[in-house]
Amino acid sequence: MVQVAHGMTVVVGLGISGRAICRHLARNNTPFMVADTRKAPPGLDDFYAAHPGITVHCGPLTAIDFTHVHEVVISPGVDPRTPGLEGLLTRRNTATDEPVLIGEIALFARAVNAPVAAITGSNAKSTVTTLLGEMAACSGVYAAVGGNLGTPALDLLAEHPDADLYILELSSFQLETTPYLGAASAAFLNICEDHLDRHGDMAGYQAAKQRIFLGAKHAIINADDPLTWPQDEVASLESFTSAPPKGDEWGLVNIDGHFMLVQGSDPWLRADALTVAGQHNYMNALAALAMGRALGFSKQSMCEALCAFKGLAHRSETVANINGVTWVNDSKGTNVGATLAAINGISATLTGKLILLAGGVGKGADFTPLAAPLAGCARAVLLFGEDAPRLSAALSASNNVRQVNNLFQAMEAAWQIAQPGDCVLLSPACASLDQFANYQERGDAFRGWLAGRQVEVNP
Ligand code: UMA
Ligand code: ADP
Repeated sequence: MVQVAHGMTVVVGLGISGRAICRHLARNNTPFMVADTRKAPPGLDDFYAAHPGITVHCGPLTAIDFTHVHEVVISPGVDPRTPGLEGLLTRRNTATDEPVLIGEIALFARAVNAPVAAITGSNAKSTVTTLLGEMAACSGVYAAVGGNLGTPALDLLAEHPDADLYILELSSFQLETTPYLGAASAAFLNICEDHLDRHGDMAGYQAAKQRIFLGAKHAIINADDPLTWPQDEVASLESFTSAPPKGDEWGLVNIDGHFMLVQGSDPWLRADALTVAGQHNYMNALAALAMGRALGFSKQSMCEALCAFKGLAHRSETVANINGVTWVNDSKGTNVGATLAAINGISATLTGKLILLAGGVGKGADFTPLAAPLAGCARAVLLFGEDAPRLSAALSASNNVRQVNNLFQAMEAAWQIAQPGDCVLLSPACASLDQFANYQERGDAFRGWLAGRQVEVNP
């Protein structure tokens, strides 16, 4: 048994977040040791070089006696219900009454001295976080942007100690271990089935995400998605909707055939002035505008940033137009909600049909919500990866479905059947980890296959 010394902090996980936690503790002279459930976590030698003398336990956490531990700071990819941690789940620090088991964002919330804007949701976190960062830059506000996206939150504090604002994308994994956040503005954008293999059910997943509102001064929610609404009172609450707004809501109105982004009766921007398309992106723009205004950004700067924003790679990104067929990379479409948004956005503009490439690790989600929208617009659905059989079972009654072995076979089949006016859409509704290192590698493989066909691929 490994005994944790009296008053020692234990960091669980040696990934990106775990290393940021270790750097933070080292900067603050907090005594700590590290545990990783893997026998040989990647980058162990680099870790020892950066933190000489720090103890690292590799292997099951059941081999650790946590009796005398001060705090356990767990990485987001590690389930707090991992064997060995059960005794810590309800334990509280007797001096501070804070939970003993916490995550990186709990340390961040304790240390930060500037306002925090926090963004969560099943989809659009990265897009809204990036957009808000660009709005801040246009408004002349020094904002540090990161969290689940890009630089880990604790590294932001070290790299940008003088930031006026910290803008954080936060996942349910990070929020689950955050006892208090105190955001100046917190947004819960949307929710659909995702990460059920970790959270057990939708109630568990939603409860984790709702923690974004703990201590929030201002909240942005999705009026169309009641599961995003806070369960406890928040000082100031605003909402956005895809419909014409009620009262002071942020919403969309159709004026002479053009969508306008509005707040209450105030027009802000014509939707066709945005570079990104699709109703889901208009919703993202509304959420970012609402947050930006609450944070004091100027209207003109926010609208400039919105118009200049070209969207992020791997999110409904048009990669090539070949013989009248458009090839779209939405590899970040890792759940049903994202794939539905892509199908709805693209099918509204198509002269031909959609060919959907999907599959991978479904994380326990129900795929049946895809069946009807696809039946209305799809020429074929080509499935690959671990959950191809489950997808096929959900879709084949109403769609032309074929299972293949991998993404390249799906692309080859799509190449053969596509007609001018069609769109071949990679939006897998699944994580990539059965066949790729991550969603970026999957999207790059899609782009690479097209480049290999010697067609002109958009930069
Ligand atoms: N692992 C173990 N044992 C350990 C530690 C980790 O098996 O003791 C495994 C995990 O199960 C996981 C992998 O190692 O499969 C990485 O886990 P981690 O917690 O060490 O991850 P980090 O490298 O620290 O990256 C995390 C986020 N990853 C996860 O939440 C899985 C990154 O988000 C985030 O950018 C980073 O912290 C910095 O904040 C990525 C992600 O996929 C992009 N997030 C999920 C999502 O967006 O859906 C939540
Ligand atoms: P996240 O960081 O939450 O995963 P991203 O901005 O990376 O969010 O987008 C993830 C996926 O969700 C992409 O496929 C993107 O096209 C899609 N998406 C973007 N905005 C929305 C939205 N408002 N509703 C549903 N899906 C969306």
